Amino acid sequence: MLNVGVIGCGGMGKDHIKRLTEKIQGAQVVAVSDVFEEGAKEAAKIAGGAKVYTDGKDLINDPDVDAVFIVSPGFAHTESLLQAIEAGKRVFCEKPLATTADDCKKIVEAEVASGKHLIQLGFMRRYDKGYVQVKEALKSGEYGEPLILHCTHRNPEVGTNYNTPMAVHDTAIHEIDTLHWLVDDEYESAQVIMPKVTKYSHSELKDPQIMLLRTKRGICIDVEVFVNCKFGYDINCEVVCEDGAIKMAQPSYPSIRKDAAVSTKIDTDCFVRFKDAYDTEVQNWVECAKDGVINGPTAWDGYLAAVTADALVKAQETGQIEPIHTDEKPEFYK
Ligand code: INS
Repeated sequence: MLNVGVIGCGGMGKDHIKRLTEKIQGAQVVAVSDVFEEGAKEAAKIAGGAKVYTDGKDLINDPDVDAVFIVSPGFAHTESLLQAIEAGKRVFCEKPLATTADDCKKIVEAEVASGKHLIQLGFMRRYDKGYVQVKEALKSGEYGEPLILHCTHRNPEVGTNYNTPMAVHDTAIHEIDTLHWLVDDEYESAQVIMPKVTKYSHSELKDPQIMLLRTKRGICIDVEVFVNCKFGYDINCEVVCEDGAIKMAQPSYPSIRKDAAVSTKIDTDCFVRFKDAYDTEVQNWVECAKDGVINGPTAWDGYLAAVTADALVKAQETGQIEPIHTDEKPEFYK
């Protein structure tokens, strides 16, 4: 049994505690921590009784905690990650790894120096059945080399504090991680095109946006990010290859005939659309703990995502093609 300590007991933290307690095999939540003690106490109840801390460091250093689950706000990740590396404990960290590329680099360096693979990052889309099927089709070699990716990332709506850079940091960040993994390549440059703004947006948010990425092998990717599309949570991905085009399957819902129309449901939020992916990523992390390996997204992937996101945000401002410069991938992550 893997004894897990969860740092961060907000909505997402509670959701993961519920998952670890009710669904995941081979793990239990033995401690929780939150700067707001009340929130931590509530979360401890979901776990059926767990130790309550208000300082993440105390939870990390608790000898009863085998592994740490970080679901605190992004700005607090660096400190907890560095403490967990120092304590030599395995970590599952929700995205982002850290809020700046410099902090991501510090975390990568600390993990490399520790000599142990400890950190898995919560980019759950890599565990989504639809993306996995596309990856397997690409790997089979039957369709030749991928050339172009057409993607959409649509949300029905977002909160009023959501602004233009968040279209990268909060939303496209998923495509940034998933797509280079899908085609097994790295990004070279980024550009953002701003279409006419929807009447449902406001002065601080340009919506929709078309984000363009080019990989080192020359694959061109377009991602439509449209966070006030109104009609649903609509994630699409099509890979155009030399010998065929592969379109990701949608979650299966019945097709219904009514009022002289045929319709199929579209999900309305990411927690429903990627529910199975969340379960699978956490189960996989628990299982890999036995062998001391990480086979999901790593701290290095978190660093790559941060650097790519910075280039896209710069491209939003300049309207130019911005180069993406990353360090050489350390041997440790190969
Ligand atoms: C959320 C989440 C969703 C994404 C939203 C974002 O935080 O990451 O998956 O679709 O745009 O605001």
